[in-house]
Amino acid sequence: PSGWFTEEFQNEGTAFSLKIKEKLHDEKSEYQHIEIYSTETFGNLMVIDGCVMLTERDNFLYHEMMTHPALFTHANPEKVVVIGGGDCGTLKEVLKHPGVKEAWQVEIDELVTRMAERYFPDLCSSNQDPRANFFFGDGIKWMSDVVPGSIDVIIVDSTDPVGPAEGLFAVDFYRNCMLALKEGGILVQQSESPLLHSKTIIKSVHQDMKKAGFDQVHTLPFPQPVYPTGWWSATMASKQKPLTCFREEDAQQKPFVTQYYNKDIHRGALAVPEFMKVDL
Ligand code: AG3
Repeated sequence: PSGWFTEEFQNEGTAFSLKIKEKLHDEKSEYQHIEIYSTETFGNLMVIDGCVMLTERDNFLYHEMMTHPALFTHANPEKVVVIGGGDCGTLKEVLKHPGVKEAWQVEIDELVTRMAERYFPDLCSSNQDPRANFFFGDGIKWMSDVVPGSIDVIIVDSTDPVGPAEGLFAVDFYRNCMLALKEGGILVQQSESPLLHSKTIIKSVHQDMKKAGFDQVHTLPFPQPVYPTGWWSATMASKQKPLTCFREEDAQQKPFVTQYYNKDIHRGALAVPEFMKVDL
């Protein structure tokens, strides 16, 4: 159908639209409703339960900012686990780090990955990497069964905190992440829009992470045009390691290509806007 895809932002009086060329796929999995469109200007678009998940044109902003700040803050990340992230975009960024020896993607809905392989092949271009491992199942359960003290970085790349992702925004899950992390480990979670959610979701993410024993918690805002307000965030947490220091020299000399992330972007993203100092 020629027309527009629109995501209305609940109770915000705003919406985001993309002009559609055609609908490529529409399928209900056991967990959610997945739609794929080709758009006039943003490449292919994935929508889950009516919410924009990613487009080919701008997903690099989100995937790079979910990955590289945490991996350059950790001293030597070797084992990295992505919870969710079924489109494989975060996994691809993780695998760019030559020091990573083992990476896992733990996604509840295998159909998301099958759709990504078909309609977002670029995001899946590292899936054959021998370091990449895939598990399709419940990330909450997976985290409660994992060997304690075995992971360096956990990246929670989820949908909004409703439906299947709700339990990923919870103190019990963070406690299991804490147990799963090695000394010096870092947890990072996609934490919604600074403009919409500083007083609600982001604030409770901070409180719950602290309750779970993460003393250091820091939210990094970044632009993301296709999500509500066009501005999004990643929240990092660690036991003791300060999150405002990172391996700046390594980030400067990173042996791989990014489109957005660099050491100055990282430094800038650590700055806390005035209203967030008040809200958090
Ligand atoms: N993770 C989804 C972020 C939530 C978007 N929310 C919305 N459109 N209301 C993105 C998955 C990319 N790996």
